[in-house]
Amino acid sequence: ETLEAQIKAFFDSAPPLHSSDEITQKLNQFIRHNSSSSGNGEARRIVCVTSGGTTAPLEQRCVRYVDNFSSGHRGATSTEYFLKAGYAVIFLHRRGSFQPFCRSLPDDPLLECFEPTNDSNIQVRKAYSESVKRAILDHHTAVAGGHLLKLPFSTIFEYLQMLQIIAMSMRCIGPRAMFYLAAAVSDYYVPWKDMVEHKIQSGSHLLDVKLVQVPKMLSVLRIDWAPLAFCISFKLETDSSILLNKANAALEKYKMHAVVANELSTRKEQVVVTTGVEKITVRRDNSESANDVENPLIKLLSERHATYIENSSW
Ligand code: PAZ
Repeated sequence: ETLEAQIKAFFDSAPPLHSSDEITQKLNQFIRHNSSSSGNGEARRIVCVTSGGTTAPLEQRCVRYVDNFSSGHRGATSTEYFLKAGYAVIFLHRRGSFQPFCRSLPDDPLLECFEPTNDSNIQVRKAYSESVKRAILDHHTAVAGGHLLKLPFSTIFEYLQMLQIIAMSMRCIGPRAMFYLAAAVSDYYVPWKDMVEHKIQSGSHLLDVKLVQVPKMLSVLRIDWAPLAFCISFKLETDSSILLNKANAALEKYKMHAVVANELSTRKEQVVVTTGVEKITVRRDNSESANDVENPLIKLLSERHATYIENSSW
């Protein structure tokens, strides 16, 4: 079976997105807003940051699913640094995963950061007042300026359909578009038409479900959906001895402009960016505890993207 046939089978079998018209409309408005040089200076570069793991449901009325590990920390943090670098960000994220500007808050921010006052009002606890203020102000600036669009997904079906809509909408900005694909995407799924409708009953020793390979959508994104965009994908491994080879293989196979290689246990400390000719190790600056590896990483990618735009004849 050809890749084209696999892709057609995937999209044909996928349950249609509930709100694809609304998503398209939001995207078009967002892209238009960030492409006009009137009012807010120059047209911005626009990056689509994908974040979190996709689920592969085992039942149509889904109770159980196969998941991919990703907390969404990389995507949320990168979004903050992209905004700081002057990008507009489409944040395509797993529902419930880490959100930009909330990383420094406790797990239950509403319950832990606030306290009742004597006159039964609510105030921010002193220990959190700076971080709450920063989070709200930075988030407000991004949203009020129209520079941050958040789109949630849960399943691999939603994710790939949304990624396609985003890529198609971004075609009109040519090389000013970037894809930063940090989401952990399922390699296997149960085609919708082969999936049972109701909750699978227990009782048998063996759970017999057939998972088929998700078609490799990266090359389609790169070649067909968004041929002029600057494309960065991620490679995660737990075995560091195969990591760089895998990253280089992905770079070639999918014709990415760069692949960011990371190992699970050290992913917040260092990553390696491969571009084919170069292999650049990017480390978190330990001198400040509040620093993130995404700080130097986004700086590097933003510079490379600027050069890419300059050199393009678009
Ligand atoms: O989301 P997180 O911060 O917990 O982890 C980030 C990551 C390891 C999922 C990401 O950096 C990555 O490598 N994404 C691609 C995963 C993959 O190879 O499918």
